[in-house]
Amino acid sequence: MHVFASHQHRSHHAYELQRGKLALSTESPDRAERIRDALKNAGHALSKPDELDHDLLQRVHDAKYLEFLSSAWRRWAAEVDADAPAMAISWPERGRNVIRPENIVGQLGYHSFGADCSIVDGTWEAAMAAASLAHSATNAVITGAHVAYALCRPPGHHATKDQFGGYCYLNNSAIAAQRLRDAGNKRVAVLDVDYHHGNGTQAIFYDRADVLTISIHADPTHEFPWFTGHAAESGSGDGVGHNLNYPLSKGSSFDAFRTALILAVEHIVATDVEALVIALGVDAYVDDPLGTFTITTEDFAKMGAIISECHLPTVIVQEGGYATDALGTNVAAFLSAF
Ligand code: SP5
Ligand code: ZN
Repeated sequence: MHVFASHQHRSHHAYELQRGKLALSTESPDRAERIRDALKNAGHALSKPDELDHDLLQRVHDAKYLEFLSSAWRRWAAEVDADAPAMAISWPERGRNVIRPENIVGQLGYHSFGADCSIVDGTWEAAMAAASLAHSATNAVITGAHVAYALCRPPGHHATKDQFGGYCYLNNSAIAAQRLRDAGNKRVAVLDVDYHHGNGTQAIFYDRADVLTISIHADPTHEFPWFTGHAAESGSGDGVGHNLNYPLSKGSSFDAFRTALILAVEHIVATDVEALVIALGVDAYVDDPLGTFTITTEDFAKMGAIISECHLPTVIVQEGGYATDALGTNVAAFLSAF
C-alpha cells in the first residue's frame, strides 16, 4: 500500500481546555510517530508529500479563512501574547447575520467552534503538510493505485469551510474528495468511521449531490461535537439524500457498528459512486481515552475487510484515535485487512 507521511506534524502541539483548565492537547505528536513506526515495521514504504495545491485548498475552504489560518499565530504573537496559545474566548450569538471582526481575538471566535482547539507556532505549517499528504495520496490513486493512505496530523474531519475545532484546521478528507472530483470522478463518497461525527465534512458537502458523506459515530446527544450528527440530517438543496448519519449509543460494540457499516457500504455500492475516501479515526477503540465504544484491534481488521468490498479506488485519511500505545496496531490491522 502507498503510505504518505511527513515529519512536519511535529511543529504542532496545541493546548486545549480540559475541565476548565488549559492543558497540552490529547492530539499529540506521539500519535503520528507511533502510527508511522507501526506501518514501517509492517513493511510499508513511506513516501513524502508533493507541494500543496493552493487552488485545491480554496475549493474546500474559504479564502478569508485560509488567510486567517496562515497569519493567525504571527498576528496573535505580535498583538496579544507570544507565550500563550491563540484561542478564542467568545463566539457569535446564534441566529444572526454575523459580521467578521477585524481583530485577531474576534477572528479566533469567528473562525472556530470550540475551546478544544488553539493555534500555536507551527500549527499552519503542520496543517498544510497534512493537507498535502491527503492530496498526494489522492494523486497516487488518480494515477492508478487502488488504495493509498495519508498519515494526516492534525486531523481534519471537524474543520468546516471557515472554522477550526475538534483538533482540526484543514479538512484533509474533504480535500481528498474534492481532488477525486476534480480528476473526473463523477460522484465520490466519504465514509467516516471516526468515533466522532464528521461535522466539517458533512457541512462542506451538505448541499452537493456529487459528494456523498456518511458518518458512523457516537450519538451527539451525549458526545462531541454535540450539535450535529443526528440521523435526520440528510442534506440540503441539491444535496438532499446525499448525507447519511448513523449515530450509535454510547458504549456500542462492534455488532452495532458493523450493522451500520454494512448499510453504509450497501448504499455506496448501490449508487453511482466512482471513488471512496475513508476518514479513518480509530478512537472507536475499546481503550481510547475519548471514546466509549468497545471495538477491538480484530474489529478494525473486520472493518477494513468490509469496506474493501466496495471495490472502489480508495484514499484512506487518518483522523482521530488517542490510545497512543494501540494506534499503530489498529491502523496497521485496518490497512492490512483492506
Ligand atoms: C479528530 C477528533 O477525534 N477530534 C475529537 C475532538 C474531541 N475534543 C473534545 C474532547 C473532550 C474530551 N473530554 C473527555 C475526556 C475524557 N478523559
Ligand atoms: Zn474522533
